[in-house]
Amino acid sequence: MQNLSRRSMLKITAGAALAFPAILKTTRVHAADFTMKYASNAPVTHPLIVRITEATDAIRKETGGKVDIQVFPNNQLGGDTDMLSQLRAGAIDFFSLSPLILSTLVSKAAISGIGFAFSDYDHVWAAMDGELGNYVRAEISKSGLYAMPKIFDNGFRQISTSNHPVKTPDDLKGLKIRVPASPMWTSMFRDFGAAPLTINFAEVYSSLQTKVADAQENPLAILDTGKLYEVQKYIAKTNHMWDGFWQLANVKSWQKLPPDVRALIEKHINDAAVKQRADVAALNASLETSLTAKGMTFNSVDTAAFQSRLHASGFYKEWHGKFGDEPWALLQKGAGRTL
Ligand code: X2X
Repeated sequence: MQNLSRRSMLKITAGAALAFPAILKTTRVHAADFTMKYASNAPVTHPLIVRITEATDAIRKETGGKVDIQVFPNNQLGGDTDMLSQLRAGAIDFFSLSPLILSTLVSKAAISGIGFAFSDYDHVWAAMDGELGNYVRAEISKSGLYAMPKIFDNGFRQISTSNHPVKTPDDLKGLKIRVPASPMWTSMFRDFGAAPLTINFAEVYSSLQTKVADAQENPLAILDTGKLYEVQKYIAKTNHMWDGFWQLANVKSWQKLPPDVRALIEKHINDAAVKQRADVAALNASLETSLTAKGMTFNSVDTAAFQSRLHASGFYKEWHGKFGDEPWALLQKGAGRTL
């Protein structure tokens, strides 16, 4: 199939070149040896897509066009749950995904998303580039997926609402809040007394617009690039969990690449991770001002009051039991806060 289309492309190009010799200079005569798909839920302007696009451009250039990874941002290929199935089937070769959503397949992957675990980014990166990240990547590899060494940043998550500000844990009572598809998210917001609704990011804007949900929670960079400020009014700076994006590959797609190509891709994606982390940190620090200018109202919260609700509900005990002692100890070692 690939050879056939390559042959016919050569024929067409040759024919066109006879009629329009100038085309030869601008048309790529050879098809790529490896044409692959990278998919993501992230909006086009999000640093994840900006940096991955740079990386895939560099990979194309350095391989003389032989490795052509096409980027499909913004849920173009479906919602996260669907894209994860496509990744497993090999219809998508590369996919960026939150560890918590990945936990629907790799149960231990959610451990990095335990509420109020990481105190700051220094702890996040030391743990995720170190023992905790290595543990999760080993778990991921058992499920037919390969995770690149460096996880990308999504950010510390904040709660936004359209109906009333969230100043104390009691303000979450009965709140119709959208959460991504992951048991840990649902568990956490149920324990806060909210009424969580599982909705893929692809439908978040419309569900807030039509008031299926009154609230959602995301890092500011997603709220901004996904234009959620158009359908939300208040932001509570809860920093209730850190979230990232594993860069996943279908193992068969990955293994059919020659080792030098794999090394090149990994190098560019890791370089992109370092830049993307800095981009997101800068955005999350500066966005309060620009989102306020767009009409959002921010408030701070007493983080300890929110965390103590999770202690009281048994959230930590329940998830410690689900994950087991070994990963829990790794999380506790890396977190920066006592769980
Ligand atoms: O779905 C979300 O809220 C998002 C964009 O943050 C994730 O990918 C988990």
